[in-house]
Amino acid sequence: MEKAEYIWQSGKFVPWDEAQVHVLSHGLHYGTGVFEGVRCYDGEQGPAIFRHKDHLKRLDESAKLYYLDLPYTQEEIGEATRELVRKNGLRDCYIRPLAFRGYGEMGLYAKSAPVEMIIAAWPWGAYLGEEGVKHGIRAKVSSWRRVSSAGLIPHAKASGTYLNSILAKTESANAGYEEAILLDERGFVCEGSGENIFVVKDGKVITPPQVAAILDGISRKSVMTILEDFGYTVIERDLARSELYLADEVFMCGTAAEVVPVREIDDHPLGEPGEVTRMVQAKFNDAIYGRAPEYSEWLDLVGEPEKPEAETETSKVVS
Ligand code: PPE
Repeated sequence: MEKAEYIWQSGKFVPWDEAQVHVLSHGLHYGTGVFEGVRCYDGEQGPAIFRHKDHLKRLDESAKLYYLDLPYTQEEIGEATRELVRKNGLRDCYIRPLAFRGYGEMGLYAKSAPVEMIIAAWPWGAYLGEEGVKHGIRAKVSSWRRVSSAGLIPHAKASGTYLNSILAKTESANAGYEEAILLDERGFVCEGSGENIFVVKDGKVITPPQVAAILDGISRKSVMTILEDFGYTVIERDLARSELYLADEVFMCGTAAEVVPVREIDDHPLGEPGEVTRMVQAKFNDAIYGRAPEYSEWLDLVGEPEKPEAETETSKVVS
């Protein structure tokens, strides 16, 4: 990954390499953390964080669901994030706020272990590859099912939950695919390992409902708004695996991935990205880069970097 200069850690801007935690941090042992994936884009009005408020709210809600008392308010985290981006001289970057149970007590009911928080920001390019954005990715239906709400909380963006995504992603990558598609325990389609999914069929757009075992994605909501504003009907309902194979178009969306067409699922070719996917991709890009006035309320302007970009050390590679 590419480094930046500072990481915000518990209220301080710490040099990147010095942002460390104790090896007995609770979150490291049990996955007791909640996080966000956010992006900042160098748009028409300067660097702006996309749907920042929605991400801060989801972080707060994820924390509540796992009994983590966030030591900072959404406003404080928001302000620290904007300052971090400016201080690092970044204009286009990925932002990762993480709150986790820290060091102090072991065991499963470690109420006295403090909740710690960091925010990092660094440049992160096309999550599923440049080729994928242009021509579509190949995805594999995973043999691992998406965690259900019977045992975990799919709607919370919690560190521990990602073991499920990692199993699916690893299986698909080892089989030569770019992404995994997870079904729920009934066999209905849920989402990718790090993206929500949409199917286009006969002019209608279908996506699993908000109450499915999915992460209620912020890109998903943006895509639904864009589609509806264009006059498409978006149907939220259970989606059968066979509907993936028979789709006119399939695309995925997420903060890291943005909008990515799917050109093949298992051994079923879907072809080059279709008209609806292209429209959504283009409009989403306009929105994130501040070229769509109708979505300008989605942007949180960061302000100009505190130092010229040339002076950052972002080209260093961390091994
Ligand atoms: N489902 C999952 C399981 C998921 O992890 C993400 C985001 C989404 C859907 C889309 O949500 P949203 O970003 O709010 O539109 N995945 C994040 C993690 C990527 C990572 O590898 O880490 C992301 O895109 O930031």
